[in-house]
Amino acid sequence: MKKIKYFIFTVFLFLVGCGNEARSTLNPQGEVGKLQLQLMKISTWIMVFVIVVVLVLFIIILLKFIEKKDNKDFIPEQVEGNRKLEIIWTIVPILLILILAIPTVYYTFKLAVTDTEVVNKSKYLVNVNARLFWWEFEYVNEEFITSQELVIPVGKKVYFQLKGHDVKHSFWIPSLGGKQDTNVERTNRMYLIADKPGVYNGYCAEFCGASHALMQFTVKALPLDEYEQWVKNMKTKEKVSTNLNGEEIFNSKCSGCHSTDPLDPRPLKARIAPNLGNFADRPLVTGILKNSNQNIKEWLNDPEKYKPGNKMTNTYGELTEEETNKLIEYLNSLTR
Ligand code: HEC
Ligand SMILES: [Cu+2]
Repeated sequence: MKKIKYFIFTVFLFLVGCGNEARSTLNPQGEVGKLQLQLMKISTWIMVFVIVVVLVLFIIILLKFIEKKDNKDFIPEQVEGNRKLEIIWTIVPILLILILAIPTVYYTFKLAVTDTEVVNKSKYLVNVNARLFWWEFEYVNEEFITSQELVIPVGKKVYFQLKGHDVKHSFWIPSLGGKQDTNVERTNRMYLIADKPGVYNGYCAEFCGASHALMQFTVKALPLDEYEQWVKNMKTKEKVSTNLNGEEIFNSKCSGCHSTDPLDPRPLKARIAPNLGNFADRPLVTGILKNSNQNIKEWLNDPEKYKPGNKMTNTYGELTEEETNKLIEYLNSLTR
């Protein structure tokens, strides 16, 4: 009895995590996620139906035909085949599969983005570039870049062109919809809509290496006017660094990989590290740590500790305490 209590308690603990608006497929915040939840519900109810029917039959048969003292030597009539039963248990599963297949195929085609013309003409178009273990978002029409943070307008269809640049990853924002692979050899397309302003969590959903589970990003859905202001700031606002010393250290040790210009003119291949153009505005460092001086310091001192196998470890030599502090100050000035 005690064991059962523990079991129920544990299951309950796991379920407490379900339904979080920021990261749950069970509490979708946009059209795509809502349609996908419908499909999950249909398949779950069909499975529950099958489980219940099978369990009930199992229990009835168990109770009725179990060996007892008075029927120990009884041998039941031996029948071979029963046409009626066989027809029933052939047709019922076919019906169930049809009930599941029709909406699945319908939604699969409805949600698929096959017309590249529509994508190319769309106002909100983001190229998603996935790398071990971080994300780059290229705003195609606006020609600027963010990393680790995706900002989208509320209520608009935002199209994505997805690509991986080392191994396969998968782009997933549970509460908005997905997931879709980011392949190396071809571009996948999809769209998402956020119904209301909010901050959502994004994940890599394809095992890609040691820090796969840490390959996370933030999604910020803004009301249209705020989004437009943000776009304008990203494109035009000049970076005013008051920390020339820090900038110098950055330029000698870090800028070979990192750009601090959202309009980074380098080609994709050369952009081997997150763009830090609006680093100070982002809620997280490297997608997982709260953006605070302490965490930036920890990250710079030992990236390996936070993301094993990441591509920054051991690439910039030791930093002195003073250099680190100057760099933190400089990074904090990168706001739009
Ligand atoms: C060899 C290229 C390289 C060099 C040199 C390099 N970095 Fe990085 N940096 C990366 C990569 C790659 C990541 C992404 C790590 C991940 O998330 O897997 C990163 C992540 C970061 C992040 C987190 C970015 C974000 O968007 O949250 C910061 C901050 C950062 N680096 C600062 C620095 C500073 C400061 C220096 C110089 C002292 C530096 N980096 C040197 C490649 C580099
Ligand atoms: Cu990945």
